[in-house]
Amino acid sequence: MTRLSNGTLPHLPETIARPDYDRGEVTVGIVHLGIGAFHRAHQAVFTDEVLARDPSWGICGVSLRSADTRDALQPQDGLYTLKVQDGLGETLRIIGSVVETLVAPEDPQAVLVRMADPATRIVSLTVTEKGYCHNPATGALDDTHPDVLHDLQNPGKPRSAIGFIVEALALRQAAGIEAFTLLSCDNLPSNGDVLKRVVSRFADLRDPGLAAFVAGVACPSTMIDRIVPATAESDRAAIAVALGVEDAWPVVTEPFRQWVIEDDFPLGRPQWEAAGAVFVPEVSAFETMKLRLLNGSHSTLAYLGYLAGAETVAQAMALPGMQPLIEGLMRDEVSPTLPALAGFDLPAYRDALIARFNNPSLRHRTWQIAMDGSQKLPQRLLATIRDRMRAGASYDRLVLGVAAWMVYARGLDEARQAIDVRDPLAGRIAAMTQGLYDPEEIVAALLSLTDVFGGDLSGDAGFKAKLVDALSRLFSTGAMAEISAWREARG
Ligand code: CS2
Repeated sequence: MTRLSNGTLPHLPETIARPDYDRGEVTVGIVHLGIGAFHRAHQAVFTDEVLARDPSWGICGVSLRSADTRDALQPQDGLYTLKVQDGLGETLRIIGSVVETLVAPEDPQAVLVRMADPATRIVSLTVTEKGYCHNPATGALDDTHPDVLHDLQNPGKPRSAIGFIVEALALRQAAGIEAFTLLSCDNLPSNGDVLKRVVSRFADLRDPGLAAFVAGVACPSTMIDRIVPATAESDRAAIAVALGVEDAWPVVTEPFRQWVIEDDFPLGRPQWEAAGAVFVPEVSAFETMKLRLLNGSHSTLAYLGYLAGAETVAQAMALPGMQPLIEGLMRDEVSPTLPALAGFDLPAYRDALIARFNNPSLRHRTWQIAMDGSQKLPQRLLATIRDRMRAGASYDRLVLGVAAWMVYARGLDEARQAIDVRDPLAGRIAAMTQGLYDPEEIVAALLSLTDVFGGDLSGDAGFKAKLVDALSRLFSTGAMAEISAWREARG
């Protein structure tokens, strides 16, 4: 079948929206590290909508690991389909903002040349939590991380995003080119500050002569939001039928999208506000709200739902008791911990989240969200628990989410079948819990992970007792019974 490309674009059915600018005029202004589905359904779409105003903000998408995206997009001239769907219908649109794709392990030099080019004024990232090579509990660079050690020894051939950024900054400093703006788009609290911290520390370890230059780099924080499940084969097939040409790399998402950004771009930026992005002086209150309400609920849904046999988030939401559990978690346990946001309608935001989780047409797998729990738990559930403990308030639903993670991370489901656990700490967790069946011993073993729980929660007897209690119930009666216990709960 013919592929989607610049050549076939004019022949697509008229109902399918497409770039409203001349792609031939677009040049690279942004290098994006981590060109996965999320970036292509979020920042690349905002950029696509404003390229007609200034074509100098095209995106060079870099894969830090596999060649899949480049192999799929190159024959399509970087074009791909965005399918937006909810229970009411769907729309298709062709996105054209990605004009170059590079595979870092194949040619690190090409990536560095692009990053060091004066035309590159923004380097953005979606490399997931673990891509920051940091200690998730403290946010500091993990100096012992294998990628950090590798990149310090091989500066011209980095592996990690941090290694690429610092080497590119060194090249720019040497050539007398101003630093690009660094834009973290990952789900971390104050993501710009985290990025600045790890990049600065790495630069210090590498060459103290870089310190002043790196200190001057702008790292605005952002809150990004759109639910983007992994694309399924059935999506690809349906999209090919609708387009009349094959698209090997479409993305599927929901109608909702949100992007809140701190306006600190010394070398300029696209007019993303024209596509609905919101620029604010300080993003952290938005980020905390989103991480604790959306992502905290997501992780709870993922672990409990997976254990109860739900394959997708919508299926997990349909389990008897799950919706009241999640509503109560958001309303009674998370919301009281959130910083005030003047004029913001929190109950409406929570209702919208419930509707988004219930979106029947998104097949968002619980297994996908369950990935990398050790990197996600600190900002999604544990920070909230800390605040609740400080206030002397209850956190029964939050602790259930953490206990469900413990069952999941240990790697055995309720039928004693192995779970395919994807987590940088999976090996360590399996080793430390092997042969343990007593909830108290399992909790004690896992709480010793101070890079997840921090010294404070690791040693907190009250927290431990609650975890042991929740884990014992999950082991004895199972996740389904635990969830249905919240059926009648009202506050
Ligand atoms: C999800 C997020 O996979 C996950 O961990 O919680 O990717 C979530 O879908 C996005 O943050 C929504 O903006």
